[in-house]
Amino acid sequence: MKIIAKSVYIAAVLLFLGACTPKTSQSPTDLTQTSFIPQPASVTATGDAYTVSSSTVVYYRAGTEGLQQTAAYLAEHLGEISGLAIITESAEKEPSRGIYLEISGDDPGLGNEGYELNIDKKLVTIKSASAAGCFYGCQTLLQTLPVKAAGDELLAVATGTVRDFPEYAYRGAMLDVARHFFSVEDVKRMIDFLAAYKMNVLHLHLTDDQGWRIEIKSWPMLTEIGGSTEVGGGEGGYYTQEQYAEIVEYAQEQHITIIPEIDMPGHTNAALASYAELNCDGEARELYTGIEVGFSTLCTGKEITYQFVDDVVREVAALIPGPWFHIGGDESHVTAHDDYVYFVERVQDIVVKYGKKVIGWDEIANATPVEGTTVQFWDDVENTTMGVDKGAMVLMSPAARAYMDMKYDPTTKLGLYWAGYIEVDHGYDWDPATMVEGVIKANILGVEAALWTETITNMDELEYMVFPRLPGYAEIGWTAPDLRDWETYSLRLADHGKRFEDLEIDFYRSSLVPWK
Ligand code: IFG
Repeated sequence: MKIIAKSVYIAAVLLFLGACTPKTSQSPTDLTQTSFIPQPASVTATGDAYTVSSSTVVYYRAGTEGLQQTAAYLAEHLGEISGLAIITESAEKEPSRGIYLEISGDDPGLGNEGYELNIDKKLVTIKSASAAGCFYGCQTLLQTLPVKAAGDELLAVATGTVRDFPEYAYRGAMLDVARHFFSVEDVKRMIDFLAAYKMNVLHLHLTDDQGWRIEIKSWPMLTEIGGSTEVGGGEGGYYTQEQYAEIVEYAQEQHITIIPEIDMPGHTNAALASYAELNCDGEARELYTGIEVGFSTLCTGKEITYQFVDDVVREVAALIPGPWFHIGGDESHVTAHDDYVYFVERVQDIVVKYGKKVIGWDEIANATPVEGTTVQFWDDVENTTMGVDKGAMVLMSPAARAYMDMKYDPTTKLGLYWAGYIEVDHGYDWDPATMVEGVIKANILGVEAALWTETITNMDELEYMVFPRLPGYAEIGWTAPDLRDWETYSLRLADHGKRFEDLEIDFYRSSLVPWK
């Protein structure tokens, strides 16, 4: 073969080999450079790379409850990123290669929700005392990868070890589906957002003046009438008990507890419009589509009110495996103080009778809380410290920091501003353990960011108010305060902007974040 032909032949072969060997992006080799949110307790790098390929198998220790589901979740997400078909298999012991999930209680330093993620060249292991902890290890592993890999790029993960555990047991968000109704699909998308950032509670504000959103079979008019509209006069809507159970199951698969809130005795116009007998004067109220608060109350002196509450709590409690039932209790401005206290003390006994623990807005501290009660601090420090003095736990939701319906700044078209403006740094730069004089970490169950929806009508608007603030609340709930500061967090958050784009999240591009 002539020299020229031979060199052309060799060039052609090299070109062919180059074309079919997937190009690898610059393999990441320093795990500590990953922009994790929440920031893990400790990350060490060993300078090499593990590659996810079509031969990667996600193994899970045989015979462990719930781990197969977590393995399937990881395999599905790795498949979505890579376009590869990643399979799961049970394993009697740690394999020599692949990804391996194991529940083992032999690392007490991690607590129940902590995990250790170990990434070597051939083997990735995620170990925890619980399936939830393994799930959180999967979220950390997924954050070492893009949401979507470009083309035929190999998925290379930097090697090293992450040892991690949460600061608070309750890391939640609240979605008000009463002012504006959000579909089952919308709620599921919100659940996906929470899971990606290791949050583990979604509190659904199901009832208010403008809407009753959960089917109660023994009081059908609550949804037929009370669920028929919303703020602004739209068509409203409601969840059948079957749909609600579907939401609960979907959340549970991602280790998220759904907490139902039936707000009472105030914020009850939708119920008062549905049943005349619930009103003290026996007159049904008109449906309400405005955004005023504090003008409604159940009739705390009538026995039928407590039959109503008993039926509602019984039916809703039967739909939730989680331990908490939220009784609301906020802004009962037209309920006399003693009547309010009497009402709360009867209602909390009903909740306990149906096997649940009480959560309520901080006003419920004016009653004598039953064992296991949690007071949700939103605006009144005195109520909250009174709750602590009476033996209650505290859920931190300071409106001035954690109300996601607050405008970012005066130019934000959506949202309210009665609690002040909450730019991304202001929503991040606070410590629940030093937020309220007289409330220390030992009193705090956890943190919850709330999205009230008087001005939020759909998923795009929800996403604009929730992102980019939500990851910050997740980090406040998960990461120790001495590992958190706005400067370094803002750089990590900037890296998540690409993730928000790939997830088609319509987020607010705060000028305080150096987006890439
Ligand atoms: N406060 C009311 C909410 C809602 C909110 C809007 C609580 C506990 C103002 N109660 O926050 O119903 O209207 O920011």
